[in-house]
Amino acid sequence: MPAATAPVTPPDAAPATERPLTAEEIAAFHRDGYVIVKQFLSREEIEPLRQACLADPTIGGKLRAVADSDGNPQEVIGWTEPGPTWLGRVPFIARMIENSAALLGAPVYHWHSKLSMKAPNTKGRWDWHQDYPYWYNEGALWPDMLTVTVAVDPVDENNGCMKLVRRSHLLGRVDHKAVGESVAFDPERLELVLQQCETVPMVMEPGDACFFHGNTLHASGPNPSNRPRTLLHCSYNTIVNSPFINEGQEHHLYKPFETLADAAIRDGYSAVLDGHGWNPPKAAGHKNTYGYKVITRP
Ligand SMILES: O=C(O)CCC(=O)C(=O)O
Repeated sequence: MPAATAPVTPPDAAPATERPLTAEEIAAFHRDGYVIVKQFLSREEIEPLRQACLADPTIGGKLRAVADSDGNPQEVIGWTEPGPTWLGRVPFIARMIENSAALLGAPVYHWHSKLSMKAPNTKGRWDWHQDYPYWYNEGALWPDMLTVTVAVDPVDENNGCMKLVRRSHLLGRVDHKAVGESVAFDPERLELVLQQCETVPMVMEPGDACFFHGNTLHASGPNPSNRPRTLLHCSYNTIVNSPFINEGQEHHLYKPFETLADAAIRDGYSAVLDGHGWNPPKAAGHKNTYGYKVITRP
């Protein structure tokens, strides 16, 4: 168990990150709609989360599933608030906050985070989508939003890694429609975009990260392998873009927060998963705010 001495800094002295993105990495994000940063978190830093997910792959039975377009369960669990756990800290470290601000060109705050888990031999997929169309419906006026996806397990094309479409952020927000059992990128336009743009598999080792824009088109396939596939997704919004819709969006509104030193995920946290504050899940059979059907794993 880590020591109880948290390297948490006071709000009037926001710490500088140990790993600022380079000018080349920032340029790649703007050009391609994403940038992959090897070992953004070190193997040692991500290992506690990897071990915790291996030891408790249903997250204490709290993991929920949403239906993909074929009705297969795709498992996920989310949170928003800071807390003393590893997961409650990681979205608030300077490495995440400062680099997201550098990419979006303005101060940012945490929108939400998720663990997206594909157990071995499971069929669940994430259909092709952009994130911003859902966030637009939640009252974010500008598309100045991004996600930092960190590989928890080794992820590749055999265990359902994400796929990104290079330069698709330049399309702007495209309508999302009912597709089978789910809601996804307009299928007619999808065909054309996939013909015209390059699809890039997001192959990553534990600790590697991909920063991608809210309008970058992405998806992921099933996991037919005998290995788990867990990704940590931390999403950010610019503070000036806090949603104009208040009702039902309380968890997405900007609230002042403390930026933590990068070392806050190395020591001083209470636990990795135990006692972590998750967002309350929707009951099975209901649709979540994105129009995804919440289902139970058979
Ligand atoms: O974890 C994945 O494969 C993708 C998740 C995703 O696209 C999302 O949560 O919006």
